[in-house]
Amino acid sequence: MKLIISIVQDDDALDLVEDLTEKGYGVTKLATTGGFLKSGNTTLLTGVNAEKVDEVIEVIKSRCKTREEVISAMTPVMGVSSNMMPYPVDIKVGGATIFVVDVDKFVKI
Ligand code: 2BA
Repeated sequence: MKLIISIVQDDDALDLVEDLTEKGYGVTKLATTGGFLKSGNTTLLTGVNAEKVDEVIEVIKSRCKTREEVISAMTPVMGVSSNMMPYPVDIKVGGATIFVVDVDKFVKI
């Protein structure tokens, strides 16, 4: 058995959970926060038999889109490090970051 941990954007999460549950996969949805942007994202846990991993990844691919975010970075004004001014930086946030890990044991009580 494998555990698929997928970090997706909040905007895609609900539709993705619906798609996966409709196809019969068990899903746990966690509200998470990205370390870089420090904004909300969603982490989904899906336990599946090994032969189903690629199918789940295809479902994730079909739902999750790459998006551009603009963040405000700070730069020194005319080289003076104590005077900082904000400037916009474009960041591309991926559709999904996916980890597939082996499950040693799966027990439901
Ligand atoms: P965040 O950490 O908030 O990162 C959001 C986006 O910011 C990233 O998109 C990437 O485009 C950019 N970014 C991240 N760290 C950066 C850095 N040091 N310098 C410049 N740009 C940077 P994604 O790579 O698609 O990641 C989306 C979210 O997936 C991340 O949100 C994080 O929550 C998770 N993630 C990505 N890689 C991970 C990893 N190796 N381990 C655990 N979580 C990861």
